[in-house]
Amino acid sequence: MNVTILGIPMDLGAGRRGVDMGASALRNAHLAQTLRDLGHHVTDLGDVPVALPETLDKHAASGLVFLDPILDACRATAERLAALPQGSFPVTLGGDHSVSMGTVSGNARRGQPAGGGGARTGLLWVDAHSDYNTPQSSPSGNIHGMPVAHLTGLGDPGLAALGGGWTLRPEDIVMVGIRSVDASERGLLREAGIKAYTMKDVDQLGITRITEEALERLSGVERLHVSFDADALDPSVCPGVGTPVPGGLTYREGHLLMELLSESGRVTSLDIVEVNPVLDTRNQTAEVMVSMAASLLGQRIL
Ligand code: HAR
Ligand code: MN
Ligand code: MN
Ligand code: MN
Repeated sequence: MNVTILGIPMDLGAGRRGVDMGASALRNAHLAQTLRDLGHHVTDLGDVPVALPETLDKHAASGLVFLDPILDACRATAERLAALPQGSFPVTLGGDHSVSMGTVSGNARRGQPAGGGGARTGLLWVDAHSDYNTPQSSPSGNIHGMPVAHLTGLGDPGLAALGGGWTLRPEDIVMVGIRSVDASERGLLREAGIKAYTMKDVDQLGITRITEEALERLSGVERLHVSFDADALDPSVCPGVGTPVPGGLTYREGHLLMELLSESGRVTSLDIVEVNPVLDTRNQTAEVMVSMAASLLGQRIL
């Protein structure tokens, strides 16, 4: 496969500093070489430009924290991804999870005529958090808690327009690993009818059944994007994250999910986000996330 790596070194959407270094940490953990060893042709496009928080006014113009520079970075990300050749498999490196407003939009728009919307895209959101806040419902104001809501067209009009007319259908979203949902966010998720497998579901049903159900539910989509937040995995596996939540996916549950998705042959793009080297132990979190990407891209035990 032609794998294209693109970094978005941004921590403007998070409450804590440091995930801007995540893309660098993943490269240091040998992401490109690991994927080459699996037989892929790998090109690293480098990073999308992102403004430095030190040079910015936190609440310039609107009430949302760092709205304008996040919008700029997501737009640049979407444009880069939309312009890639049709068959390429983008691996986008955060950055905080607000980058996914740009990655999912850009991947949906690839190969579509300008102003022609986007391909029907399924989103598998692997995360401790549902990230379905709107600016109104958010308890923190941090945009990394809001990307999925904006992809479905809710919230700030600028962020919701990143798809250039395309929006994600709520029925094309499946979440896995969820264990932290804000009270006001819960109502929005219900209203939208989004399918979320919580950690209780993981414990009760197991990853195999969940993956089968998710793929069945998403059988009608043309493209399938996996957005993998490192905090979906248990903090003992991935300590280098800004918002750790106990009781996460085990190392094997994460790998099994990636292995089964890989076998399905359905996945067309991947995000790796929320890796925070400042809070990590010897780059363990980046190394684990590189191994997850390898499983998704064909690495097998035997
Ligand atoms: N729900 C909380 C908020 O909106 C925290 C969510 C953000 N944390 C993440 N996203 N890492 O997955 O502020
Ligand atoms: Mn997230
Ligand atoms: Mn999260
Ligand atoms: Mn478990």
